[in-house]
Amino acid sequence: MPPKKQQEVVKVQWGRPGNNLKTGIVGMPNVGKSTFFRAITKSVLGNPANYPYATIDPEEAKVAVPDERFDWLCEAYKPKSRVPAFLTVFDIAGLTKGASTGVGLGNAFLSHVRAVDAIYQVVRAFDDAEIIHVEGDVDPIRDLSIIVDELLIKDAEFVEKHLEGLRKITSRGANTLEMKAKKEEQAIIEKVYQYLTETKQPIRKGDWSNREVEIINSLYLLTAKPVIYLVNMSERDFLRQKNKYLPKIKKWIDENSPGDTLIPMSVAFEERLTNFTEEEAIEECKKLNTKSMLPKIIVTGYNALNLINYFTCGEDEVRSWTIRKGTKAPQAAGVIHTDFEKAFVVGEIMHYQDLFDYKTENACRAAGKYLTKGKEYVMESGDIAHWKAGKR
Ligand SMILES: Nc1nc2c(ncn2[C@@H]2O[C@H](COP(=O)(O)OP(=O)(O)OP(=O)(O)O)[C@@H](O)[C@H]2O)c(=O)[nH]1
Ligand SMILES: [Mg+2]
Repeated sequence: MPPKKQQEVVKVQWGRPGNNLKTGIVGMPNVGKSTFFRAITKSVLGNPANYPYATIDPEEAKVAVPDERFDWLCEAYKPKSRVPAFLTVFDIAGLTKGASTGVGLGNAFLSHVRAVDAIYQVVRAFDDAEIIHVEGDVDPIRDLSIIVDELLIKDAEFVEKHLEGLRKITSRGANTLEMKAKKEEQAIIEKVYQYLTETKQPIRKGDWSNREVEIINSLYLLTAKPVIYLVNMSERDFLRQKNKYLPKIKKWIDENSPGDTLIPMSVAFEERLTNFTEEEAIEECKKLNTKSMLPKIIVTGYNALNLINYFTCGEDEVRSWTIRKGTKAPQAAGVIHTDFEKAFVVGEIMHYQDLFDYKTENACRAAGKYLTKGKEYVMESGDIAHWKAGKR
């Protein structure tokens, strides 16, 4: 007998559904968050086709996502307008010890974190007596622990409240289908509560089934959000790639947040680069034998959110559209216009790599690489799409 075909189980993704996801800059006060935010919004590097960064308000900006494929497509089509993919970044006020109980900006801070989908956590690893540290001295490990503890306390509190509400409902005892579903939810949330309070690890680090991830997603927990650690060191340390705190920070992440990305950087250096023109900045980096970390930081944030992009290309415009991994063709078309989704007929799709290899659309077509795809087609990063929609 042939072996049973194993059905591929698609893992439920963490977080909110949707394409309009955001990253927030989180950390203790005075660690360089706002300076980093200003640098990332002003940077001339990794800014495809010189598309201006769009500051939405003083705390929120859309930054272009560097992508060599997009640059190549712009060269190939020479369009009148070029629109890269964007990542929305929020600058959040500093978190202090006790925020979960309302100290400092406390609850306002935590609600800002709740509103973002991924976290850039700025960790201070520079010594500068002039810049006061709220806790008195520079100690990145203590800072890392304070932040994760505050987020965990807040999550546990929130889950506990939610549980109380659920228990009230389920204790009424009626044996309906709806009640059965509520009881299942309750059992999962009891497990979540136990995990948060006993292991004291971020919820995303647990081993959860698809159903459990669905329930956890509906709670919008703070420790469910992916974290990218930005270790902010002095320019001198950054250039020599050496910092006395760095090994300990690495060890802490391996133990408390395994698998999460750490990016060593220098906010002071990035800020200094923003005073130059693009050519001067490139020259400065060459002279110092280094490069800006901002492009890597943006791309890592984009990937952490499970975002991918596809392109629409023509003489008028080359544009990169952001979707979540696993998005099907009609929903991908819907990012451009909801009508494209509702009246979706087919998509004509080729992949960037094929266009790159075969050079022209016609050559791609002749090679059978430019194909009509239907409603069930799952988009791939780098697809180039031409949508066909009916009349509505
Ligand atoms: N030496 C040094 N100073 C820095 C660096 N980054 C920021 N600063 C200084 O630290 C002070 C605070 O910087 P901000 O960027 O405002 O800090 P923040 O994290 O946004 O602070 P809050 O919003 O109050 O939580 C400013 O005086 C900056 O010039 C750095 O990398 N090195
Ligand atoms: Mg700030």
